[in-house]
Formats: sequence, structure tokens, C-alpha cells
Amino acid sequence: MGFDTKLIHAGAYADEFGSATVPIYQTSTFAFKNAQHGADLFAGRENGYIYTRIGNPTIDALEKNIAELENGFRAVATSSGMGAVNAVYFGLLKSGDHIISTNSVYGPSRAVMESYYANFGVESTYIDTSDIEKVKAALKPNTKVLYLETPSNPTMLLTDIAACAEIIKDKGIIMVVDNTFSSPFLQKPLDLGADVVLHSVTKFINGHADIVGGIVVSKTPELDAKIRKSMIMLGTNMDPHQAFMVLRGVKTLSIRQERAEENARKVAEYLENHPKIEWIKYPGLISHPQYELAKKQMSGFGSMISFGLKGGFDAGKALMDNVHLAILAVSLGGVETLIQHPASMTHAGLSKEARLAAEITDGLVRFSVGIENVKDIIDDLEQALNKV
Ligand code: LCS
Repeated sequence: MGFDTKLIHAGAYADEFGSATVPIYQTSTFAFKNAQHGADLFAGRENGYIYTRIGNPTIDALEKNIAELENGFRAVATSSGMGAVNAVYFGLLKSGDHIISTNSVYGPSRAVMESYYANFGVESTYIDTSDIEKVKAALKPNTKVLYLETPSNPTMLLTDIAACAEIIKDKGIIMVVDNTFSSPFLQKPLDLGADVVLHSVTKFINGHADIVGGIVVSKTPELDAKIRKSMIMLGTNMDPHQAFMVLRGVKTLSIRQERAEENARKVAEYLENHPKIEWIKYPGLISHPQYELAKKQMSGFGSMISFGLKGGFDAGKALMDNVHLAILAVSLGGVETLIQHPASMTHAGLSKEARLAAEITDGLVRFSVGIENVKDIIDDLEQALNKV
């Protein structure tokens, strides 16, 4: 099946009534037919459902759908993107192991490693993974996981997934890619050599800013089993209603992302020529330092833009206070245009030095381009920039 057909039909669940969509099995538990049936389910001698934290038909349908979109073996849906991140860390790392990761990953993905897993003896090294030499130099005999986020949030730096796979070949290192910023519509890390892919489905996959959720797709049955067990033990399962919402959202992934990218290219071209903008990072502009890698690794450039205002911190705040159409909010990847100013919002808790080390400059603005009429998006920016 083609990608768009999979969006609609992969994981389809046939019920006795011929429902066209997957019903919400809003139940916590499932009755066994008799004692032997219960024993067989627990022993894995028979397939079936036991308890919703372990598995549920609605959640199952979503897991099969996303696993097919990512060309993986199987997927494990989670309560949130952070539920997915933790299911991966908890399932793949133990005391004495070392993880290498992109320095500008989503803040909590790094914070939980450095402030919690470190307490249990997991060693971590955060580096600029867009520089392949730094990845090579960070490898240690106890390195077990290479964790990449590409493009990274909010710096829009890209890491070469295939080149990283080549470096760790035959070293027994598991490569995990957080594919939230691209979705499988634009990038398929497993095809490029990754072993595990995860998402905050809160973003592009669901696409409508109405639920929080996550998913982990594995290449092999062994990795899938490890991550499922970890999710079950942590209790970061998705809920059937969440799964229903995501199944509904994912059907339009291609057409949403196509429109959003069409809009983003025009917004990026507009911003690139604006006198109040100091710099802009959009992988679809030739000025992006990794434009060639974006063309090679992704099938499109997406709809996330970061840009720097010449007026710095105050200009950032002023822009936030003057946009009308763009919603001033965190999150991204939905049908609605969102804007945020990391220095005064998501990264305000960091010292200026720490912010700058992570390339979060005072004037940096993150813009998630939606699917509204592009003229309205640009007009809104224009009137707000006039007041900066
Ligand atoms: N990975 C990435 C790349 C993310 O951007 C996020 C959330 C997560 C994982 C965690 O997912 P969640 O638990 O929120 O579903 N990113 C957010 C952001 O940029 N603004 O608000 C949340």
C-alpha cells in the first residue's frame, strides 16, 4: 500500500458490525472465557486482551497503523511523548550504560536523563550530533544508545541518520530517533538505519492540538518486547479514547503536512527578506547550513521555522504581544499556526549562558506554520513586526 492509503487503512480493525472506523473500547479489563483461557493469555499461548495497560483493540489499531507508516515491526503507544521517551530509556538502559544524545533535544528528554537516570548510574554525553566527528569522538566501550532528534527543537539542526548508523555498525549500539518534528510523512529513520523511532503524537501525527500522546516504533520483535514491557511497568500506556483521536487525526497527515509546508516556504521567504529579522533557520531555504542533508534525508522540509529578531529579547516579547492569528502557545505541528519565544517562555528557567550554549538566543522565535490561508499568516506577522 502507498503511504496515503496506509494512513487511512493500516491497522484497520474489523468488528462484528462492520464499523468503518475503529470503535473506542473504553474498558479497563477483558473477561476470560474460562480459567484455561485466562491461563493461556497470561502464558502467551493465546493472543487476546487481558487489561488495558497491557493492550486494548483501539490502541492496538493505532500501534499497527503507525508501525506501518514507519516501516517498523511493531509499535507501543504511550500516554505522552515523554511517556515514550521514558519507556525507551527505562527499557534500553541500565546502571553503567552510556547514552550519547543531541545537545538540543527537547528539554525534558535531556533533563530527565541528567537529573533522574543519572541517579541510577546511567552516564550521558550531550553533543552537537550534526557534527559527525563529535559523534565518533563521544563513543565509549559502554555506549548502549545513540539518541538523536532531527530536526532538533527549536534550533532546527539536522543530524545525518545514515552516517550515524554507519559509525555505530557492529558495535551493539541501539540508535533511537525522535521523529516528532518530521513525522513519517517526511522522514523514515528506520529505513536510514535507526533501530527505534519515537514520537510525541501530540504534534503532527494527531495534528489537531486536542490530545497529548506518544508512540515508540521498533525495527525488531526483541526491541518491541523490551519497550512494551517497560511501558507496562512504568504505566505510561495510552488510553483508548486518546488512541481513537489519534487514529482520526493521522488519516489526514499527508494533506495537512503538504499544505503546512507550502505555507511554511512562503512564510520563510517572507521572513528571510524582512529587515527586522537577523537570521532564519528553515531546512527548505538554501541558506540553511544543512539544506543538502535535508534534501537527502527528508522527503520535504516541513513547517517548523525558527528565526532571530534583531531587537533581541524585548523584540521577541513585543512580537508575542502583537500577533493576532498565530496562537501564542507551546506545542507544534497542528493545523493552527503557533508562535512562542523560548527565551521568555520554555527556556526562561535556564541561565543566559546555558541558553546560549544550547543556541537559544534572546531574539529566537519558534514558529509552527499551520494550514490557514498563507496570506493571513503573513499579514499577521507583517502587522506584528511593524510594532516591534
Ligand atoms: N519530543 C519532542 C521533539 C517534543 O517536541 C516533545 C514535546 C516531546 C518529545 C514530548 O512530548 P509530550 O510529552 O509533550 O507529548 N514538545 C513540546 C514543545 O515543543 N512545546 O511543548 C511541548
